Amino acid sequence: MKLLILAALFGLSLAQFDANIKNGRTAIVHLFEWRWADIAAECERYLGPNGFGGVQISPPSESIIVTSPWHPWWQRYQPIGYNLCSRSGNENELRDMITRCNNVGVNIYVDAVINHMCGAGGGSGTHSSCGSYFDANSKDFPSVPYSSLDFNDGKCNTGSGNIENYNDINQVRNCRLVGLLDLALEKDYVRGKVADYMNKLIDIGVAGFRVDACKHMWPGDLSAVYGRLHNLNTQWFPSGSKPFIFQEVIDLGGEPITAGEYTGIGRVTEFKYGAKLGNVIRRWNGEKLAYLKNWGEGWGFMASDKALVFVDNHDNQRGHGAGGASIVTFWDSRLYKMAVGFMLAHPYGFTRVMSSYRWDRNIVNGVDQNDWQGPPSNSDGSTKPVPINPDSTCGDNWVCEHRWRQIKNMVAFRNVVNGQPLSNWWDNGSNQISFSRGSRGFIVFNNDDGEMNATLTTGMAAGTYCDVISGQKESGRCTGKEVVVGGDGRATIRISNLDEDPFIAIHADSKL
Ligand code: ZXY
Ligand code: CA
Repeated sequence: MKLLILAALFGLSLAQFDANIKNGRTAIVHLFEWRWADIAAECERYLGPNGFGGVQISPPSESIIVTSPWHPWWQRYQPIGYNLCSRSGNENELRDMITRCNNVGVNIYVDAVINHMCGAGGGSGTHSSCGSYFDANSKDFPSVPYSSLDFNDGKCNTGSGNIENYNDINQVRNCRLVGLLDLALEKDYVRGKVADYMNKLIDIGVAGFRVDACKHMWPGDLSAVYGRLHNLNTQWFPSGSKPFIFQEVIDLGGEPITAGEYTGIGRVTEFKYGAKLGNVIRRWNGEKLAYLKNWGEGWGFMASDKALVFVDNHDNQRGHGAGGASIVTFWDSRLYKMAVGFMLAHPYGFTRVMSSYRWDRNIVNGVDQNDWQGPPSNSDGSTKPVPINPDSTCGDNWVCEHRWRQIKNMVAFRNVVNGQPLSNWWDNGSNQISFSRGSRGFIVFNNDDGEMNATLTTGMAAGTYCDVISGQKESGRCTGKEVVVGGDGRATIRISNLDEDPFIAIHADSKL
């Protein structure tokens, strides 16, 4: 009996760390600023068939509409209520998307903005994404409803009412983040409204949440909110399934609030991952691929089963904060494919792939003048659909990194090697490395300037394999390089640094 209770407690406490992913899939993609109608189509035509486990969507909650600057991406991080309409679509479109994605085994994770409402300077009126009235001056949000009683101002001790010093934990959590009206999450009423919002989404069929700005909320308040959440909808998930929780805590070291304060209640974004990997791939500060031998906890990261990892996100791909200049993005596409390839091949963490849109990047003295720009849009500010070209790339400035052959094929690689240990690590002491994932997959990188020519242990069964980076297996043939593994499990690998992509990956399903 005691054992049963222990098992039940253990199961419950682990639940929110489980992404509830179906069919042995292992990666999710952030379709940043995509419309619900486009996500629904993408689940059916691309994500399901290519083994993506889920999608992180942009905040579906009603937000302020900002016109100066013109419809910036961050307006969606200024909620004015929890009605489900946004520039991605209305509630019916959201429901249709969640249903259609679930029906093809692709989970939906909602970006939940629950630390704050809009900025104190947000004015009053109906300039909101569903047209609901609000008054930021009097802290009146009747569509929830929240009133001035539901905000933290009384508990904030700074002169400005804003966070002024990140070394003061109380300020960081009880004052306004860049002027955003800070919700009093210790109040039962506020917790109830937030939980109602999240439960409505769970009942519609979402599988979990990316919780925004967790550094600015007390772990105890978050835990109380999570404790009120429903189990997932049994139309698509086993009964008793808990929502997956991954919390955004930007912890690069040097602040008193750490990611570790949150790992007991859900997964946490590991921001050190992309910042450090960027340094290695760029070969900055004398870093080299060989140093990745103990990648993961060995680099001071949180435990693998607590970590949500990514090469870049919607914020740090814009160059500011949260990792800074070392972050690699689609703008450095050759390095980016290597970084994402490494992430997806390596067992550490739960992986998220970024899918971006292009903006008019204009860096003056290290600062991007246009990092605020919203998604590709029409002259009225409405978001443009994502057009798919005949070659399966995306048009209209949607980057669709998740559709790049190298990245799409590495998502499949990760699924094929799921559960296999990292083995047969090899490096040349510099920027050439290789490793296996048990006997299911093998990957080699050459980020040195010279030619690579080495005979390496692959761990794979003898045979001829198709490299899924330079090409892929199509109706039994390989459109890229072929790798011959001998009876001793070894293969001779040649990679020129002039190759389009200086890495090679093979797996059990790419055998010819
Ligand atoms: N924004 C511009 C103008 C307004 C929005 C800016 O210069 N902000 C100040 C520096 C960034 O600080 C922000 C952080 O998180 C946010 C912010 C924000 C979360 C939100 C809404 C926001 O401004 O406006 O929901 C932030 C928090 C940290 C930290 C670093 C940054 O260590 O604990 C931005 C918006 C950034 O740059 C943003 C928005 C949403 C996010 C996010 C960043 O999820 O991670
Ligand atoms: Ca707060």
